[in-house]
Amino acid sequence: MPDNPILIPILGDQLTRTLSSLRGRTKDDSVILMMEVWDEATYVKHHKQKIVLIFSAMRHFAAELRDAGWSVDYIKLDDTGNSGTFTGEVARAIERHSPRAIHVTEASEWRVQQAIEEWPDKFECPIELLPDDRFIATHAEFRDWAEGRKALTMEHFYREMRRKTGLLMEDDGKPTGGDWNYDKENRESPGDMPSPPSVPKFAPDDMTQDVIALVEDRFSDHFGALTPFEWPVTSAQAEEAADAFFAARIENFGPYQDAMVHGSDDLFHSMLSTSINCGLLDPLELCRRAEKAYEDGRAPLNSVEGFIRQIIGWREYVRGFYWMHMPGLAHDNELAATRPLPEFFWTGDTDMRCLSDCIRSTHKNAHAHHIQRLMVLGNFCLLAGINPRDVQDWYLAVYADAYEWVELPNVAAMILYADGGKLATKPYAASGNYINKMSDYCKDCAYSVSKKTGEGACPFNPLYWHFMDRHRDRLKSNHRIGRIFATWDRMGEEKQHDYLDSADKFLDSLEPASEGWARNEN
Ligand code: FAD
Ligand code: DLZ
Ligand code: SF4
Repeated sequence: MPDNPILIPILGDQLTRTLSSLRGRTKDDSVILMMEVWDEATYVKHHKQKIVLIFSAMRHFAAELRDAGWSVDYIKLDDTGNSGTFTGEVARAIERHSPRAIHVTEASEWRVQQAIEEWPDKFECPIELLPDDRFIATHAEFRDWAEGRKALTMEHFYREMRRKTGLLMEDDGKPTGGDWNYDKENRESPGDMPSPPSVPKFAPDDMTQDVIALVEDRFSDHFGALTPFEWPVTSAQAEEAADAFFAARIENFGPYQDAMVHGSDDLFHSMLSTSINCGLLDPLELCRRAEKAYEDGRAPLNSVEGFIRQIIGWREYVRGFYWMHMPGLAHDNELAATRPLPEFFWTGDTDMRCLSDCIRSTHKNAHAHHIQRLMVLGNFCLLAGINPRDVQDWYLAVYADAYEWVELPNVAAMILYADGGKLATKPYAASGNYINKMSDYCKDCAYSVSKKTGEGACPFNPLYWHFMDRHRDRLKSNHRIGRIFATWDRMGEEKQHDYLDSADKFLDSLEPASEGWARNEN
């Protein structure tokens, strides 16, 4: 290892060879520090596959860096003396290496960034904090865009990102095809859906097997199936997964984006979020590949624009929104929701087939696709008034792609309206009808989606009206939802009573989750 090097801590979601802290550094004057730490692995009880994914991807990345000639100081979870925290490990590394400076790329999450910002007071060593330029919009660009706006509409931000990147833009500054957004062509139900090609699976190598054994030993009380573990853990594998998406699935990505099919959490989705978020894939590069698929006539514009919008629109937007609204966002609870998360979120043990299916795929794969997360699981939490902290902890724990910067805006603001409508202009509330239209769940459900109230009625139906009724004062002036109350008023008292009574009975029957599933109690 070099004397008095530059110490470069690389976090578990910074596994990118062109990371800002690595650029411009030479291999003979730097030491890279990577740390498996107990605090990060347990501040929520992450799904077992999420821990395997991150530790295995970290170990493979360290091996690649070493092969390329870098000095890597890699701390394994069970190494003697491991302090269990990033700050503790940086302190120990300073003792070992006497670095002349520390260069670190900013953390993606507020909690970790707070810890890093304390380093200059804790350590004698000069610290250089570098921006994470794997994102397209800088923090300042997002703030400038947001400043003075009444509503932070994603669509407007997305257009800025299209202009900035030039993706799907013509020379005259107009969007390719004439429209910015082709979502109206992207709402096919699964009825006529072609059979989706399979997603590549990656058998664990020896390095991953070691991590699987570690997780089995140390995290046996965490949620989720440990095996089969098949996620990409290297950039080469992630590229192979991306190749498969651009070869066979992007064509139908758009039309079937909102469709839900029992037993499937992939369909025509890319399944690339786990790789993008930990740094194995470059999001902008993926968008350029999507654009090329359109230019080459291999995918239609509605699919390609839809995919690009998810990445340079939603993904960038939620990141900007997160940094703008932290730390308050984590505690917002505009709808004063207090009900604990039901136990069945951990077991999948419910007669509601849509929920049990989404929870089971979450348990099996540490993944569910966007509409399952939004319109089944999220819609349920919104309508049932589950308290935002429980819901946040659940989503953060169970998905292999979950980091707070992307999970929290989606949960607190998009599904729960806990931010009071800064992100979404209205709550995404829906009755069983929506799920029935977009899925094949209802036909084999113990409940009847067409039954509105009483024994055997789909619980989403009364819950929908219970939600509207209890939040009427807040929602009646919302131009996108206010009209619904005219329908409610026309129903008459008896019908309204049936709805409210059915919902109350259902809510009373929910068994709260046992303590200690999501947040670590230690
Ligand atoms: P695709 O459908 O193929 O989409 C392509 C890419 O677009 C994704 O890989 C992702 O990078 C990006 N993307 C799509 N939608 C969003 C979005 N709403 N916000 C940010 N990026 C988006 N995504 C995460 O990466 N981590 C999370 O913790 C996460 N939590 C979510 C929680 C809720 C309540 C909801 C409604 C959505 C959440 N999402 C999250 C967004 C989305 O569900 C996942 O990105 C997607 O399911 C990942 O699968 P995929 O790669 O096949 O996505
Ligand atoms: C999610 C996670 C887990 C489970 N474990 C680690 C770890 O031991 N070491 C590490 O560097 N990163 C881990 N991560 C990801 C971090 O939580 C994530 O990189 C930072 O919080 C980003 O701010
Ligand atoms: Fe879900 Fe209701 Fe359909 Fe059953 S009937 S699958 S609970 S939407």
